Amino acid sequence: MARTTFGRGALAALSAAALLALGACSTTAPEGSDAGSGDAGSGDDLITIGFSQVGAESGWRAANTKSIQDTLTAENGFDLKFSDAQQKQENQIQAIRSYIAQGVDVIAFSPVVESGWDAVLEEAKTAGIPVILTDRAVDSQDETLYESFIGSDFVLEGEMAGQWVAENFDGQGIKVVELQGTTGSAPAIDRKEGFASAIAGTDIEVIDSQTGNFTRAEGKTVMEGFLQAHDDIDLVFAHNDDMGLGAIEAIEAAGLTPGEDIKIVTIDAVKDGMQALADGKINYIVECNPLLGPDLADIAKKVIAGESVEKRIVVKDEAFDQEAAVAALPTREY
Ligand code: GZL
Repeated sequence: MARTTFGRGALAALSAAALLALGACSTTAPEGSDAGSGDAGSGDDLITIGFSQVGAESGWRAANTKSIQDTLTAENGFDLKFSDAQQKQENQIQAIRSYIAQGVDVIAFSPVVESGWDAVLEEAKTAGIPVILTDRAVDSQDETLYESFIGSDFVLEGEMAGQWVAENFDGQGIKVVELQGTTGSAPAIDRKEGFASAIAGTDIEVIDSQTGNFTRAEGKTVMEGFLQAHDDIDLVFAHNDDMGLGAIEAIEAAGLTPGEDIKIVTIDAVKDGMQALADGKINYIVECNPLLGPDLADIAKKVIAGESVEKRIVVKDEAFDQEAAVAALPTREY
């Protein structure tokens, strides 16, 4: 099912319809399937799914966790085992090994960083447990190690942010500082790449770039350092809203006006970021839709039923200026 052509509303409706259809014929494990046969002690007709979440580092992550926990419920045919890795890869590897030992029916996770997964994914494959990636990618060369990867196009998100900056500020010789996401993570690598490609050939210069690990506190600390090191910052490109909100605190503490003295462009479009955009403290936000629960449930049921699934499902994103944020806020789901 090509998801790149659907808007979020249509996608949600489609996924809900798909879930209802699947739910109607999957409340009892299909004849001969091994759904619910995991030794994980779940009900005998539920799909036992082990999910390893990155952590709870940002508003985006909270919305993503809520979408997964609200969708992978017993009434939707799942027995969800959920773990929070506190942004540590070793915790995710330990959780995945625990799910293998429990004999779950399917494993899903959002890899905190791209590298270092082949060994544990080989163990899941040897155990005959299918794996689904959500949100972030792995750099494994062996695509048989996972059934599907559901997530946004982070390079495109970086390009959309960079294109707005280029369209509005090329020719003014502006200086940009970049708050990068978690070092080694797919969104940090790809958003940086996309932004750089979009401003290539302009007179826009990135004068400093450092990770704020996707958190508000670290974004504030890094921005404080940027303000001490540079007196000519015109714009902040933050890889997520939370680091942008931390930058706002640092800019205001320095006696400057965010959104005016120093422009701010971020990615995610969670409620706190959209409110700052509506208030004029952020100037532009590229969305990264966290509501991946319905897609994950849909793909998991198809995998357990032995149906073929798309290897890559790209979640469609949009972008917001101040006017669009004011209009969207009253009905925003996250
Ligand atoms: C993107 C996701 C990123 C968000 C951050 O899909 O992995 O991680 O942009 C979150 O807010 O912490």
